[in-house]
Amino acid sequence: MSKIEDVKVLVETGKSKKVAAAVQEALDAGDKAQDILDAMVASMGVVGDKFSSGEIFVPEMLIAAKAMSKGVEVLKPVMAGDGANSLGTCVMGTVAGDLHDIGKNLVVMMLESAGFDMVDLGVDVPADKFVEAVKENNNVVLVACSGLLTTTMPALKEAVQTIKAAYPDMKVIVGGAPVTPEYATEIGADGYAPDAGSAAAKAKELIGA
Ligand code: B1M
Repeated sequence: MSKIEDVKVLVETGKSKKVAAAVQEALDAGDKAQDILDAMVASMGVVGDKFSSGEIFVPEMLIAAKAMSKGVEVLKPVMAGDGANSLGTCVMGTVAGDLHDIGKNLVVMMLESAGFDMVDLGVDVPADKFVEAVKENNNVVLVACSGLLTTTMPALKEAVQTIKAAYPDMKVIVGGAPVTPEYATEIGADGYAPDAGSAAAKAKELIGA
């Protein structure tokens, strides 16, 4: 089995104590960080499908998520840029009612490596917390909101509209599995990206960098 295959299986089966070493072995064997990351994201897709079909339950999803996070920790220094030229501050969080943070953490990592100073508000972030964070931090040029559940898409809308009501010129980017470009436009966001890599490109475009 290739090293990447090992990583996939370990994430799918939630072997969090072994994932970091397997990711390191894959890197040492010459696998690209992006390919390892893609494999882990695919594993979470498998985990989601198993959850949908009733094969596994919430605890197994949680354990797999923990395993993936351990793997991402190893990739972080490899994928992060030097952040030498600051593009300004970006406030990011997963919206109210939503506890999913792996995708959000990947977007934070990619925006940081693109040159943004990141303020990560975590998960389950009420709309007014985004506004407070814009007020409390210097040189905020972008707010990024993540939502993973169809049931929290209204919270995404509330977040965008609350931010825009307080700061009409603030650029807001949204994303997450159920979000579409059409929905992003409908709720008044300035940008949408389907994944962490394109979020970094879109974020730079939005602020004219
Ligand atoms: Co949940 N969960 N979960 N879950 N979970 C999903 C999302 C689900 C699709 C699983 C399924 O049914 N197949 C489903 C949602 C269905 C729907 O709404 N349509 C679901 C459900 C139903 C639930 C619960 C309601 C289950 C329950 O309790 N009965 C519950 C809700 C809890 C809550 O949030 N209030 C729940 C709980 C959990 C855990 C806590 C157990 C755990 C999360 C742990 C954690 O995040 N720390 C969990 C997990 C792990 C998943 C799956 C399996 C994996 C999510 C993940 O990390 N994916 C997921 C199934 C799946 O995704 N296929 C599922 C990998 C990650 C890299 O991808 O987050 O999509 P993703 O991020 C991508 C893009 O979306 C994008 O970039 C990222 C990477 O490139 N992106 C952005 C994300 N944010 C962005 C922002 C941007 C731009 C791009 O700009 C700002």
